[in-house]
Amino acid sequence: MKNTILLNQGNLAQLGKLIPVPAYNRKEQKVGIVHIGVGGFHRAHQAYYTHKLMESFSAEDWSICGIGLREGDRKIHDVLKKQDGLYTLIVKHPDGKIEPQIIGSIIDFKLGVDETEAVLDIMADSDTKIVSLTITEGGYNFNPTTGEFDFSNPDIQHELKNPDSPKTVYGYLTAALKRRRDAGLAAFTIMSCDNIQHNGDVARKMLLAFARKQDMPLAEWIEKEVCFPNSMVDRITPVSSPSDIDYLDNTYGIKDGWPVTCEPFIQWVVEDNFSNGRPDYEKVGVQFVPDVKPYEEMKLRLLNAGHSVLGILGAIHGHKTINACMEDQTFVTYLRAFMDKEVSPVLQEVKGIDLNKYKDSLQERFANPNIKDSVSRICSESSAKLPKFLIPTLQENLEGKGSIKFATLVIAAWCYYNDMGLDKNGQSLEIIDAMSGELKQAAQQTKTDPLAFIRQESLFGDLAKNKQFSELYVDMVQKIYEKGDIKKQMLSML
Ligand code: CS2
Repeated sequence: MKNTILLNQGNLAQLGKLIPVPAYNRKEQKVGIVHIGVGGFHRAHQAYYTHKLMESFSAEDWSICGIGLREGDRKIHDVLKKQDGLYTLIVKHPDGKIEPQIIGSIIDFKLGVDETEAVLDIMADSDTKIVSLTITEGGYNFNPTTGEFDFSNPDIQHELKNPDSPKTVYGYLTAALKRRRDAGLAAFTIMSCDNIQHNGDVARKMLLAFARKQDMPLAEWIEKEVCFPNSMVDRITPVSSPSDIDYLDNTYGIKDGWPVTCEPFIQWVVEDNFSNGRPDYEKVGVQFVPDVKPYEEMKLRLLNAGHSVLGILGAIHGHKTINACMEDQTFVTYLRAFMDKEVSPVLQEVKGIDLNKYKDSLQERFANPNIKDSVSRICSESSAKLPKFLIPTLQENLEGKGSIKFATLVIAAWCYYNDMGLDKNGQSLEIIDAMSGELKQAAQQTKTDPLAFIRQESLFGDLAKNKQFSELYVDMVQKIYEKGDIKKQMLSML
């Protein structure tokens, strides 16, 4: 019978004969970072950087306690608890090389729905210096139309009345910060690692809006004491699949309940703005800068928007993965034309970065055949992504009389995608979007009212009123509905 080894602390020495394991003594590490939202991305990015720093023996005080606030976090909680916080990160190179290693920087995990007090205790502990977040755009609880905090959320209403029984990240942050203030402890930094523009500023604005309603003096203390660095985060991390579990088992005999796979590329640019100290992340390649804006704009508008271009057009064409799109020359040429003709002209210069090389490297990263990033992951929550990643580019080009056709086709295709929910071969598409109901309803009116989809102001602002855009959009959307061949349409534009 094949010998299998369960991934846990007790088996590390044995596992170390198979793949790299933490070289540091995990038992000596103190929790310095409490992280809310332990998804694949956190495990491939911040937890990896923290692990690297520990490997260099310069981070004893910075290990991570993972926190899940939602019932949906129970699975990752249970897996990581069973594995003493350990997991395998499988880096997949474009040439086929696969590098698995065991990451040890998460040393504890707590689930808010089961142990509210324990979560607050660790957040309020004097050793905790940073609370970091990957809670996705939706977790910030703002109204997409106004950009203001959404007080109508029933969980928020509950927390305002019951500060001792928090439910959302805001209830937890204010309750923990109150404990710290009352105990005379320094505030922690709130470090957003979400893929949103000015992530720190957004976290600050939302938390202060909430805190001002809950407890004005506390809000004033937070305003004075808590730093919210903005950051740009980057590493393509596809959804883990059962084949990753099987790979570890079949190749090494390692049983890991939830490994993470990712590309070799990694980047983190952070504003050096911390309330209470920070790890020496620069030792492991993190860039600290005074202003992250040009970096995040470049990344969100080229990488993330580029992903959406491939994902949405690819989905209705019938491509299943981003690398499949990149094996299709029409998609490669289209992507590059979008980046060169529509994005580059409206980007500000980024010090030290050659934009052409950056775009070349994006093409290589997207083409990595081993990552198999599904178009359904990329298209998921497009209603939160496109208004931030793609539409500003379109608007700026309309103002500056630049090209808009490549972005416009994506919006026309997105309408069709939501309406039909099918690819060219009649296979149904997996649509994951908090607004999927509204999107479908608006898209379904297209045949009788061609502007219905783009009249959704929370997504498109007043774009529908712009003649240049709306005429082009209507022409494109009609062709998609008539011919149903997106690739031909893309080709005709190149
Ligand atoms: C993707 C991102 O889902 C998406 O929109 O573009 O998750 C992307 O993979 C990461 O931002 C890469 O850093």
